[in-house]
Formats: sequence, structure tokens, C-alpha cells
Amino acid sequence: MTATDALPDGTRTAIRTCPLCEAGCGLEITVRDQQVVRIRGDRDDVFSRGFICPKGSTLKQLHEDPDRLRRPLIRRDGVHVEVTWEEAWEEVRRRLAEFFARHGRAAMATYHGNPIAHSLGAMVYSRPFSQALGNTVRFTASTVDQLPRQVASGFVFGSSAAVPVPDVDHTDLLVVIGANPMVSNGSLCTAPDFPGRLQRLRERGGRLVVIDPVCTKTAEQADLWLAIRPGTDALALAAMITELHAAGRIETGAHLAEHLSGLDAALAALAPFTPESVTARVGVPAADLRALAGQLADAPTAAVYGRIGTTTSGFGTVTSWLIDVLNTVTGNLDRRGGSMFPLPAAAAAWGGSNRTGFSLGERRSRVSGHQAVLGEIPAAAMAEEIVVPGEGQIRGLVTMAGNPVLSTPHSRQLDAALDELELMISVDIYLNETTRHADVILPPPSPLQRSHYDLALLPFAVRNVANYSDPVLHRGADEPDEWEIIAKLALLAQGAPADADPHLVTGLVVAALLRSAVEAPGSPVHGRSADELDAALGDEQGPARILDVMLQLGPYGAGFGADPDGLSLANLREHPHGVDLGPLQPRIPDVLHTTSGCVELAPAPIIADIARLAAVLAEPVPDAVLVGRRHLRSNNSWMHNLGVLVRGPGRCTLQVHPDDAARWGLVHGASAVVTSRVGSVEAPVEVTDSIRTGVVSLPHGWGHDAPGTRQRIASEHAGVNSNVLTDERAIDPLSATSTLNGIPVTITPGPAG
Ligand SMILES: Nc1nc2c(c(=O)[nH]1)N[C@H]1C(S)=C(S)[C@@H](COP(=O)(O)OP(=O)(O)OC[C@H]3O[C@@H](n4cnc5c(=O)[nH]c(N)nc54)[C@H](O)[C@@H]3O)O[C@H]1N2
Ligand SMILES: Nc1nc2c(c(=O)[nH]1)N[C@H]1C(S)=C(S)[C@@H](COP(=O)(O)OP(=O)(O)OC[C@H]3O[C@@H](n4cnc5c(=O)[nH]c(N)nc54)[C@H](O)[C@@H]3O)O[C@H]1N2
Ligand code: SF4
Ligand SMILES: [Mo]
Repeated sequence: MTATDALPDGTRTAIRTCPLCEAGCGLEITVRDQQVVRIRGDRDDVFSRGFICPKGSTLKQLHEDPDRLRRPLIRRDGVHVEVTWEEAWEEVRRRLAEFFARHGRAAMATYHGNPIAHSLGAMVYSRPFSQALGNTVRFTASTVDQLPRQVASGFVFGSSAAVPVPDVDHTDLLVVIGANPMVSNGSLCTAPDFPGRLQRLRERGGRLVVIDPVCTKTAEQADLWLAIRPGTDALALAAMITELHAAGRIETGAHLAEHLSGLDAALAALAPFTPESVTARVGVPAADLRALAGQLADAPTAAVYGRIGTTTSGFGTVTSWLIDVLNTVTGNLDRRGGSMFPLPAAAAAWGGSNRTGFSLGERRSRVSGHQAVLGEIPAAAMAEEIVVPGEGQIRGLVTMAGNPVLSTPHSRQLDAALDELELMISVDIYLNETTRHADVILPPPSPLQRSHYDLALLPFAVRNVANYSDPVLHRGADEPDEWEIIAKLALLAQGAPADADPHLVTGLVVAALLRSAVEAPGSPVHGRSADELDAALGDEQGPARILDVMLQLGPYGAGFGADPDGLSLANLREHPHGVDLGPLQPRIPDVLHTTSGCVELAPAPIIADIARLAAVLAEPVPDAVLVGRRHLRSNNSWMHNLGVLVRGPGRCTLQVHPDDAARWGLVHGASAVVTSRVGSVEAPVEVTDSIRTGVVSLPHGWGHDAPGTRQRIASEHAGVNSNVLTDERAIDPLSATSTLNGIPVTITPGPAG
């Protein structure tokens, strides 16, 4: 079968990877006359095997959503009006030129949101865009997400890209901390059909343990649920490691013998944390911590995995490091069934291990002096960087696939700050809470009109696979692709005329990739001519051309003829259901980039942060803290305009334990007022014993009641914005990442009773 098969009844079937979440499920899409007839799971997909969640089929509704922007918008006299692309480009060209002349490049910032990671075009062209813009102040959704995990990887493995994932398909004991993959479908753990994978874990006699203040859908599947207090996972993990040490059960395994450094220093630094010393603060009995530590040591294989609840609850970097240490001291790092490193197809892989090391650098944010990480400062600092005057003040912003007004802390403050900007340009498919502030909105076409390859997510896959999809539906002549929009922005930022050709950017990116490959000893094309390789790419355009280079030069690649059976774009096109590259394999030492060449178990900056952790033990337990949650039918803030996903009872409820409800005088179905240091919201109360006492839960991504937006269905299901409550000052100092979980709040009955 090819990617598109014509059928006798006039329909055709297209095979396409779902771009909506990290699972990357294969879809089988039936199309007639450029209309989607049906979407279901692709049973032949090498990775997802027919699995699909309720969002997968809504690519049809997303494509057809009348509120999804088809034409650029320019704000004139406070109102967004549709214009032609020619008008939009001329406006962008003129406004950028005026802006740079008046304020310089340093006054322009960017915010890159989550869907960039799900868009091949945006992934490949957003970097050249940032380079062309020449801006220094960059914000992304990573500082409300996974950066702590990447910083820990930087220190421990020498590369922020070396993120171990749980070998879910082979482990005997999976410990899930602060993640809810039954709902999120997995994150930093690309694993389509998480429910099926957990079921097979059980069928082979494996066990699942969930550590979460909420008895989530994942915890419901678990053999053991430990209802931890938010923000205390690092204490629990440290105590489990100390427990193993005290019991003489540290066993890192022969495979790591030559490759570990700092084990004794790490154990010494953790010694003050014992099950007894942390139990009161953690809220989990010492015996349970001790027992779990023992089970991890006893299990033939085990994998400890942490996600949002561990990265966004105040100690993200320390917690991510402790997860690595625990996996290491139980012999499970880089071992089948343990915590392993994927080897993705589209990544240059030559030269073996190189010892470049990782450091945070000296740079700090202008106003609050937050540590910059991987070139970013906290999204939480966006408002102050805009409103506080002085040298380096941000006066302009380009947002790409981001909705920070709903997604980042103290969002009322940010909402107001965006009004102060002199120029704001957004690349986005909706006129929403954030883009309503934009002077120009440039809408890419719907995902079904774009090609796809999970460049950002396959590096976290629990099995090595590769999967490419061509666009399913046509684009009109006046519907530029997402990559064309971003490439054009790059050119205009460099002063090019409004009709500059975006293909120029493709040429530059390809040339740079080929040049470094022919120069690198050990690359499969070392010594060859870059021009000759470029010619071999044929007339493939845009991101497909760049992807072809990356695949061919990757670890399984054809190497421009060096390995005729190797991967290339042409080869992936012949395999619309994907290419299975096999289970994860051990990768130490090749994956290590530390200067020592070892796994660094006691990096100095992390060890220094343990003092902050120790201080928590002495602090009083807050009366109530707020955590977030996700829902299968949501995707952060932006899929609430699809009727099929929001119908039924309102989901933006405040979950409260019955004992707390009684204590605070709350009634199920009535409202409660939640107040934090920075704000207050009123939400309907849902009394449930699936949450521990002292903790309340409100989902993020709601609050669609701002004026001047165009999301009619979302506005009818507005809900409230939980990030009105999150505190822009609460930031993990090593990773620039916000605390979004474990926010101290007070709760009172709503005015209506
Ligand atoms: N309190 C709390 N806050 C959180 C979280 C939490 O758990 N709790 N989670 C955090 C996490 S993990 C994340 S990743 C962030 C997300 O933060 P953001 O990325 O800022 O927000 P999203 O809600 O994903 O908004 C995506 C935007 O992209 C647009 N969009 C959708 N598809 C496309 C496309 O194909 N192209 C373009 N150009 N635009 C598109 C949408 O219209 C929307 O404006 O939120 C964070 N915020
Ligand atoms: N359906 C759906 N799927 C999604 C998304 C979505 O919005 N909806 N968003 C996508 C994105 S951008 C991401 S990053 C991923 C996130 O993927 P996950 O991390 O799996 O998703 P969450 O549901 O946020 O799970 C976080 C869990 O941490 C718990 N928690 C909160 N604080 C703490 C704490 O201090 N300690 C512990 N141990 N647990 C805590 C919460 O109760 C919650 O159950 O999901 C992705 N997939
Ligand atoms: S789990 Fe994620 S990738 Fe799979 S169908 Fe649902 S939204 Fe799409
Ligand atoms: Mo995320």
C-alpha cells in the first residue's frame, strides 16, 4: 500500500501521523473531494497498531472549524480585519523595519509554544527565524514544562538532549511519578497506546506504582498508589536512595562499572534524608517508601519515570536528577527494561562520544536576574521584561503557536503587559486570548494540509521508529504552508522585500547541514562535495528536503548512497505505516557528552541546590495547595473550540477531598473562591475522594472569556484560567522553570454559596 490509495467509490485512504500529542498515533484518513469522510486508527502502524484517542479523529473538525483562521488578520483601530497575504507581508515588512530602526533588535522577543514541537515546518524553520531576527530574549513553553529534565540531563549525561525514557515494553516494575499517561498519552515518553502497554505490563506479571497527590486514571490501574504531598517528590526519592544505601543494596550493575562518577558524593549528600525524616512532610508513610525502595532493588528490571508533576513543582532539576540516581543505583540505567536512551533516525550521528559538557552559563534575565537556560529566560518573566523600563526593555514580541496568556504564570499580569507592546506578530491558527493582542496574525493551514515527521518527539520514543506523512489535503494558492510563513518572516526580519522567496531559507539550511557533514570526519559523506549531495536531493522542497538530509545522515541513514538500504525520505514514503528500527539498545558511553566521559551522579550545581530541599523539611505544611490536571478531550488551551471535545458537563472544576470540603464549607456543584498570592478565581466545586486532603486540583488552559477573541464554542465553555493563580516568582533556580503545581492557596465558599 502507498500513503494514498484511490478506492472505487471515489474516496481515497491516506495514512498520516496524528500531530496533536506526543504519542504520534498512525491515522487512516478517508477522503473524498478534499473532504475528510472518516478518521480512524491505522492498524498497520508499526508503533501505534490502530490505537487512537478521542482527539485523533477531531483533525477533521479542526480542519473544518469556521473559527480557524484562513486569512491573515491586521488590527486596525483595535479590531482585527482580514487582509490578503500581500497586504499582511507588506505590513510585517514595514512594521519590523520601523521597529528595528527605533528600538533595535534586542527589544524584540519571541515566545514559542508547544505545537511547534508537533509541526515539522515550525521545528525546522523556527531556528533560522530566530537567527534572522537576531533577538536575544527568547521565551518558550519549555520553561513551564520540561526544561528541568533537560538541565538534569545536561549535568548528568553532558547533553540536554540525552533524556532517558522508561523501557515500558520490557520493564517488570514501572514507577510513574507526577504523570498521568492514561490521559496525557505519555510525555517525554513517546509511546502510542499507553493503556495497551500498561495492560501488557500486567499480563507479563509486571507491576505499576503511581506517586501522585491524585488518584488519576493511571493510578486507578496501579498496583500501588502513593498519595504524595505536592512538591515533595525529591524528598521521597532521596529517602529511598538513602534507604537502599543503608541496607547495602546499591547495585549499579557491571555494565556501568567503568562509566560512573560521583556515586559516593551523591549518597553522602542525600544521607540526611531518610524515610523517617521526610515522612511527615511527604505525607507518605516511611514504611511505604522503604518498601518501594526494596521493590525497586528486588525487581529483575525497573524504570522510574517522572513528568509534569516532577518538573513543575519547585524542585524540577533536583527531582529529575534523583530519578536518574535511583534508576542507576538499582542497576536500571541504560539496561533493557530500565531507563534507556532512544536513538532517533533524524539526528546526525557520527564521531562517537564527544566531551563538550554542559553548563548553564552566566546570562541572567534583566529584571529579576533569573538564570538563563539554553538561551531562554522564564516565560514567567515575560510581563516584567515588557513593562519595567530601562535598557533592554522588550517592546516587541513574535509569538508562534503559543497561548501564554492562558499557559504561563500570573497570566492577568501578562495579559495586561501585552497591551504595552509596540509591535506584536503572531503565527497562529486562532484569534485567542494571546493573539487578540497581536497587530498581525499569520495563520498556517490546518495540520492535514501539512507534511509531518515527529522530529521533536521521536527522540523520546520507547521504541526506535520513523514515520513520515505527506499532506492529506491540498492547500489553496493563498494558503502558504507553515514553513513558508516562518521562512518569510525570517527574510523580512533581515530586511528582504515583501515578495522574498521562502525557498531561499531552505537552501541556506540544507547548505549548512551538508557543509558540516562533508567536513566532519566520521560522517558518512566526509570529503564529498556539498553541491553534489544537494543535487542528489532532487526537487524536494521545504521541510521535506531538510528532513531528507537529516534522515540520510542519521544513524540508520542511506548516507547519500553509502548504504543503499538505509533511511531516506524516499524510503520512508515507501513505508507509510512507518519503519520499525527495533527496541531501545544500551547507549552508554556513546550517549555521554560530559567532560569526564562518565555519568556524573553528583554535579556541583545540583548538589548545591539540596540545601533548598532540606529547608522544606523545616517549613510548615500549607493548609491547601493547588495542582493542575489534564483531560483526554483537551490539549492544553487550544482545542476547546471543537464541539465534539467540549460537550457534556463542564470539566473546569475545582476537585476537593470530602474532608476538606467539609472543613472549608464547600458544597459539590456550588462554587469556591481560590486565592493565591497573585490572584483569585471562582470555580465550581467537585467533591471527590480521588484527591488527597490538603490538595485541590484545577485544570489549566481554560478561561476563554476574554473580549476580542474568535472562538465561539470555547467562549461558551469558558471555564476559569488556573494560571491566574500560579506565581511568576516561583521558579526552579537551575532550570528557569515555573512552579505550576503545589501553589499555596486559600479556599472559601463562593459568593453564591
Ligand atoms: N497551570 C499549568 N499551566 C501549564 C501547564 C500545567 O500543567 N499547569 N502545562 C504547561 C505545558 S506542559 C505546556 S506545553 C504549556 C503550553 O503552552 P503554550 O504552548 O503557550 O499553549 P497552548 O495551549 O499549547 O497553545 C498553543 C497555541 O498554538 C496555536 N496552534 C495550534 N496548532 C497550531 C499550529 O499548527 N501552528 C501554529 N502556528 N499555531 C498553532 C493555538 O491556537 C494556541 O494559540 O502550558 C503550560 N502551562
Ligand atoms: N489529553 C491531553 N494530553 C496531553 C496534554 C493535554 O493537555 N491533554 N498536554 C500535553 C503536554 S503539553 C504535556 S507536557 C503532557 C504532560 O503529561 P503528564 O505529565 O503525564 O500529564 P499531567 O496530567 O499534567 O500529569 C501530571 C500529574 O502530576 C500530578 N502532580 C501534581 N503535582 C505533583 C507533585 O508535586 N508530585 C507528584 N508526584 N505528582 C504531582 C498531577 O496530579 C497529575 O496527575 O501531556 C501532553 N498530553
Ligand atoms: S493519543 Fe495523541 S497522537 Fe494519538 S490520536 Fe490521541 S491526540 Fe493523536
Ligand atoms: Mo507540555
